[in-house]
Amino acid sequence: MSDHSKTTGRGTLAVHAGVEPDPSTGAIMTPVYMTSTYVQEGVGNHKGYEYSRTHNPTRTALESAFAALEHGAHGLAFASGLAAMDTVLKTLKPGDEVISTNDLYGGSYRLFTTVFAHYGIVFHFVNLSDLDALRSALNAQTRLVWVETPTNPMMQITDIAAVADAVRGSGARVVVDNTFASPMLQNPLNLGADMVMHSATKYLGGHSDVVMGCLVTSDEHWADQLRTLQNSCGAVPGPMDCFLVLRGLKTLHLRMQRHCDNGARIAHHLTQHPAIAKVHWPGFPSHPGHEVAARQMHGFGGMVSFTLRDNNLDMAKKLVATTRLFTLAESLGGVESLIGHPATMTHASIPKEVREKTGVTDGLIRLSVGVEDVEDLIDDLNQALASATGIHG
Ligand code: P1T
Repeated sequence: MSDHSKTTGRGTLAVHAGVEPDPSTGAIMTPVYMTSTYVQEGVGNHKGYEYSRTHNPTRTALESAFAALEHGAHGLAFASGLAAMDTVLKTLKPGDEVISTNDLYGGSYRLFTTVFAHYGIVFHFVNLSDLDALRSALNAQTRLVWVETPTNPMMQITDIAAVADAVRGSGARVVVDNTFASPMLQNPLNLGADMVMHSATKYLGGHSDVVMGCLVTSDEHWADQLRTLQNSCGAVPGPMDCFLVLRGLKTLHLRMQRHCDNGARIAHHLTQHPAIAKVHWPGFPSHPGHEVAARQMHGFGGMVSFTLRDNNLDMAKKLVATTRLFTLAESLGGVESLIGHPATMTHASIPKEVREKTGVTDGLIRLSVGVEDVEDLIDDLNQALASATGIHG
C-alpha cells in the first residue's frame, strides 16, 4: 500500500485513499472480490485471506481508506453504523458507565437504553457543550464519552478538544460519531479523540444505496479487540457494498463542498421566512456552538433543521408531505435532498418528554440538503411552506 499519511490535501486523500492498482491485473479500481473463501496451498499456507467474514480484499481497501481519511492507524468496516457502535459497546463490561451527548440519533439512543442498559452498562445523557455537566457525570466507572457533533437533529456543537482534555487521565476514552460532518469537515482524532465512528450509509457512501458503518482508531490494543469482535460477531459488509463506498469516497470532497454551499444558502433563506421560529445551523454567528464549529470544522455541512413558528404536528406533517424535490425519507447525506420529521421518524424511539427537552418537538423539521441547484431547492421549500402554513416567504 502507498503511504498516504503525508498527503495533506483532503481532496487528494478522498480520491486516492486505500486504493492501489490490483496486483494481479493492474485494474485501477479495486475489484469486487465476490468470494466467501480462499484456496490454501496447504493448511495455514495462504495469501493472507482465509474466509471473508475475517478479511476480504475489497473490504481491506475500504478499511485502509477509512483510516487514511480520519488520520488513524486502523479502520474497520461494519454492516451498519449501529453495528459499528454495537461493537464498541461490546468492549465494555457490566458496571461500566458511558456519558453520551443528550441530543443524538434516535437509533443510537435506543441501542444504549434498550440493549446495552440490560447488560448492566450505565448511560448518562448530558449536554456535552457544557463541560461542567461532563465533569460532574465523569467518575471512576466512566469508560466512554460518546460525542455526536454536530448532533442529530438539533445541530448542537461539542468542543472535541476540550472534551478530550477534560477526560484525559480519567480512564475513559472519547468516541466521536462524525457522521454529520464527514472526514472532509472534521477529523476528531487530530483533536484528541480516541476513536471516530461513522454511519457510512450517509456522506461516505453518498448515494443512498448502501447501509454501512465504520470505526477508526490509532489505539493498537483497542483496534485488536474490535477486530476480534468484528470477526467473532460477524456484522461485516459484503464486497459489493465496500466497492460502492470506495467509489463514493472519490467524490466526497466535491460533494461536501456543494452540500456546505447549498446548506448555507438554505439556512439563510429560511431565517427570513415568517412561518419559521428558529433555524438550527452552526454557521450562524448567533448559534451557541458557532465559534467552536468554526474552529474545529472546515465547513458547516449540509444538515439544517428548523422549528415552525406554529409548533404543531399536523402542519409539520403537511409540510413534509408537500415538498416535491425534497423527498420525505429517513437517512441523510446522499446527493438528493431529503426532508424528515424527527419526532415521528428518526427520533420516534426517544420518549417525548426526553426528546422535547433538547428541542425535538412536533414542529421540528430536518433537511438533508443535497447537491441539486439551490434555487430549485429554495423554490420547493417556499411552495411547501406556503401550502402547509398559508404563510408566504
Ligand atoms: O443507519 P446506520 O448506518 O446504522 O447508522 C446509524 C446512525 C448513527 N449515527 C448517526 C449520527 C446517524 O445519523 C445514524 C443513522 N441516522 C439516520 C438513519 C437518520 O435518518 O438520522
